[in-house]
Amino acid sequence: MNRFQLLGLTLLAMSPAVFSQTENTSESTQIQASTGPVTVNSSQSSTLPNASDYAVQISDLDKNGDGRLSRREIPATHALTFEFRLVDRNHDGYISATELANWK
Ligand SMILES: [Ca+2]
Ligand SMILES: [Ca+2]
Repeated sequence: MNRFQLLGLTLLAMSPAVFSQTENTSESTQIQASTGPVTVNSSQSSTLPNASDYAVQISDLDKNGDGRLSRREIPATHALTFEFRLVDRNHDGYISATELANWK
C-alpha cells in the first residue's frame, strides 16, 4: 500500500507547470513503464509547444556560440525539439540561422 500511496502523491505533485519547467523525458518514461499510459498522455498534452517558441532566435539557445543549434542546446519541451528533423533541412544535425528562418 505504501508504494501506491507514494505513487499517487507523486503524480499529484506533477502539475503541468512542473512538467514544462523540468526535463522530464526519462522521468515520464519510468512512469509509463510502472503505471501505464494515463500519466504519459497528460504530460504530453501539457508539454505541447508554446506559440512563443516559434519566435526563438539562434542566439537565444546557442550556448556554445557557434551560430547554430544542436539538439542538446534546445530544451526538451521546446517546439524545435519536436520539429528538429523538419527544421534541419540538410540533416547535418544542426539548425542554422537560415533553416530557422525557413521554419517560421
Ligand atoms: Ca550551438
Ligand atoms: Ca542543418
